[in-house]
Amino acid sequence: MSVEALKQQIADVEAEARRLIEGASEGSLLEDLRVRYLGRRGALTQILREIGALPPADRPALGQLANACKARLEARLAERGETLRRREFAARLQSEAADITLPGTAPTLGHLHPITQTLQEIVEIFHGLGFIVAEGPEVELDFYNFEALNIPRDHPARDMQDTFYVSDEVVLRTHTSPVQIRVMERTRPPLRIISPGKVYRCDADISHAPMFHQVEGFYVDEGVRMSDLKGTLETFVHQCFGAETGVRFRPSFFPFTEPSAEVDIRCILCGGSARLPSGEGCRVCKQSGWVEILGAGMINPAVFEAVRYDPERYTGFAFGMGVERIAMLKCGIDDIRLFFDNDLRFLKQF
Ligand code: 2NM
Repeated sequence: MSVEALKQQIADVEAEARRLIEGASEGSLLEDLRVRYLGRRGALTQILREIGALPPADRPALGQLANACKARLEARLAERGETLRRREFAARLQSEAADITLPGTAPTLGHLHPITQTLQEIVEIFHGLGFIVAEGPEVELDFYNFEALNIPRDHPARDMQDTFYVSDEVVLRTHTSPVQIRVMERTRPPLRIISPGKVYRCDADISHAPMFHQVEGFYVDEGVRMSDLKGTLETFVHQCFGAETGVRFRPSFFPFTEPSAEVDIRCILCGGSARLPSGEGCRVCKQSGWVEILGAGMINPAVFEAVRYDPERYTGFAFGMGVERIAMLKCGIDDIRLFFDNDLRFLKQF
């Protein structure tokens, strides 16, 4: 081929390559073009090979021309590639951008179960009165759950209908008093102890669950009297239900206390009037104006004998309450099972 023809071919190839490079819309197309023009079998490489076949005198000028063209095309390819990369990056930034003006999703905060809240509140009140928390096993020996509490073998509280027996000598505790026996057994008075926890009874209806929570407490020292019991529990009621809440002590019976009492408060729902604003009778207090909230009494000397305290020297009071019952009154609900269904529509209200 003639020198002039080759010159023209170089110019044509360069013009065509430039046009295609500027028109390429993707990085991968640029690579195709690089192969097509500058690759081992590319158009320009072909031309360089033909230059090698020219008379030696013509080679340097044309060689320079072709190499300069190659350099320009390489520069164009690199430049175009950079432009496309920047354009693609800008498009990605645009499409993946987060709209920070959109309102966020607020994290939903949980809260303690109403039973846990009530239990903690009860414990806090007694803590403020000088009581220390003690805990113990839920699977308990018959001795601690019954025998030491002066509940003999033939006592109705031991009935199969009430107690979950694990074996002859082992039960699921039916109250938290066994914790208190264990504390007394290893500690000398004076003692003020509160024992919260789960207890188990074979019973289930709208006011009984097979597992529920209790807080029991006791105070033992020289000279503890019934008036100490009354003052302590009155203070508890006023802190738990409000300073204006009416309280009454009614005689009762428990094997582990003598004398024993049950404590009632003025009905939270009807305010003691036994009637609701609608005129219907109050169902919470069964139209009596009072609701029972706990049992209590002076610790029976037989209990002191069991823990080897001298009943001539020491006296004490003790009390026990069901947390669910207190929570039902505070929350104004009439079915204990609501606490255990774990329906968030219920639980969220507290
Ligand atoms: C109650 C009622 C009356 C009670 C007795 C004792 C102990 F262990 F000290 F003897 N703890 N709790 C007691 C007394 C519990 O629950 C209704």
